Parts: sequence; structure tokens; C-alpha cells
Amino acid sequence: MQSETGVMQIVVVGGGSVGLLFAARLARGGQDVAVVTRSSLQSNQLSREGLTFHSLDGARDVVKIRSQPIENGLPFADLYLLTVKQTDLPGLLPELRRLHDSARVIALQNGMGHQELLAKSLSEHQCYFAINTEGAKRLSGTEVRHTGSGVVRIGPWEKNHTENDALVSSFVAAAASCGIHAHLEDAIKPFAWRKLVANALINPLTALFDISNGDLLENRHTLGLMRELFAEASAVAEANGQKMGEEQWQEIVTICRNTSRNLSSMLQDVKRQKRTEVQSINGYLALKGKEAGISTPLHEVLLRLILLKTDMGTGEE
Ligand code: KPL
Repeated sequence: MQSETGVMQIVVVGGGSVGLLFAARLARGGQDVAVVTRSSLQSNQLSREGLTFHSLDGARDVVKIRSQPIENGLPFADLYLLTVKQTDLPGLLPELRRLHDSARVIALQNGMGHQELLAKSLSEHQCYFAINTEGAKRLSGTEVRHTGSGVVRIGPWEKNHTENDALVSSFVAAAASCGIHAHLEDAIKPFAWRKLVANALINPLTALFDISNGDLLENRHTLGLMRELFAEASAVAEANGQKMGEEQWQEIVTICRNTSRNLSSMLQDVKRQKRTEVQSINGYLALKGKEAGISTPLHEVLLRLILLKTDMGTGEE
């Protein structure tokens, strides 16, 4: 339960870069945070050693944190931040179905597809979404670096007519008090589309060429490719009712600048030989393009190249 001092019980599900970033910043700011990890090795290390956080200004802090593996289920909390990848979400659904009715879930996945999945397992009033542009790098299972400043926008998927949810509003206030640029929005879908397009340009190119987000802007070939990818993606977005003009292109350039030293999540996945989210990013755009009769040859090639790269690394399909 949320205490009178404004401390919330928050469970961060996922011990990757984004999960560790939010866990560290919320715990450092005095919130009651537990991290649920995939492996018991990571949860044991976190419980024993704490979580080491490197902030943007170079400061280093070790934060005490509770942690448990997902095989022990989800501990009780007011609010659950789902930071696992799209590909790991289906395995979490049985646990999410067991949550108490007053719990709120905020899903932070890249790409698209999670909204439909969660809608099948949770009641509408429990289900919130977040779009995050903060950069983070996981240095180990117990150490994370904040690599770029961004914002996290939180809200229901589409505008509904209910009033602001008190718990979610408190979370936004708590996150802001921990120095996180958190904003409450009345609909996340338009932001999700914008982030989808940004990820579809930045992530596969950085992963294929093993470069940081900022490097994309330094080379006329990558910049040119991004422009062409943007043209395909914005045509698909517009066919799906999402306006995507010059302002959105500038937003993508700004993301690259603000996270210039960051290695995109897809590059981090490729380096760690993990399955990427390319299917729900470029794959989703290609699929929506087909449905709308818009061809997306560049996104299809990137999809296949990333699948090929990770298949070669992991042997996974
Ligand atoms: O969302 C990201 C990701 O890496 O997945 C960006 C914002 C591009 C930061 O790297």
C-alpha cells in the first residue's frame, strides 16, 4: 500500500538496462522498489551487492534493492513497471493475471503488439503504457549507466473518459521527485507510433553497423538511409491515422543527439546474442504497410538482416 509519506511499493519487472535504470533512480529517490529478474543469479547478486548506478554527471552510487527471480512469482506492490522485451511478455501473462485488482501495470516495451497482449490479461483500468526516451547501458546484472537524458510519458493507450488514476498520478509525481522527467498523458498511442518510427530508424542501423546513436548523424550514408526509412515509415503511420511530418523527423534527430553515446537496445541485444525486438518494430511497420497497400522495402530488408544477424549469433529462430 502507498504510505502516508508518499512512498510507493513499486516492482520493476526486468533486469535489463531500462529496468535497472528506473529501479536505481526510484530507489535512490526513496521509493520502495523491488526488481524481478529472469535469473536467480542476477536477483541473488542484486539482493547481496545492491545496484550500482552511474549518473549522467559521472557520479556513482550503490543503492540497496530487493530482488527475486520470476520463478518465485511477482511480489505484492501498488504498481508494476514492465520493462521486459516484447518477446518476453507472453511468458509473464499468467503472473499478471494473478495481480490484485487495485494494482496498476505500466508497460514500457519498444515496438508494437504489447497493448493487444496486455488487454487480454488485465482489466482496462489496470493497464497503462509508457514511452521512454532515456538512454541506459547495463554494465552487468548489478550495474547500470544512465547514458542519455530523455522523458518518460505515461498514460492509457487511448483517451478514455475516466478521470486520472490516483495511483498512476502518484507514480508520475514520485518519479518526478526522483529526478525522472515523467509526464502524464491522456493517450499513449500517438507517442507509441512516434517512438516506433524512431526505433525503426535508430535501432537496426546501430545494431548492424555497431555504432552509437550519435554516430548515425555523423555519416551522410546513415543519415540518408534514415531519411528514406522515415519516408516509408511515415507513409505507414499516416495510413494508420498518425501524422508524421518534419517535426517528427527533427524529434528523431534530437533523440540521437540526446542519447549520442548510447548503444541502442537492439545493439546491446545483438552484442549479448539475445533475441531483438526487430519483429515488433520494423516487422510491425512492414505488416501495417502491407495491410494499407504501402510498400516498405527498406524496413523489410532491415528486418531480415537483423534476424539473420541474431540467428547466426544465437541459433534462435
Ligand atoms: O529506445 C531506444 C532504444 O535504444 O531502444 C533509444 C531511445 C533509441 C535509445 O537508444
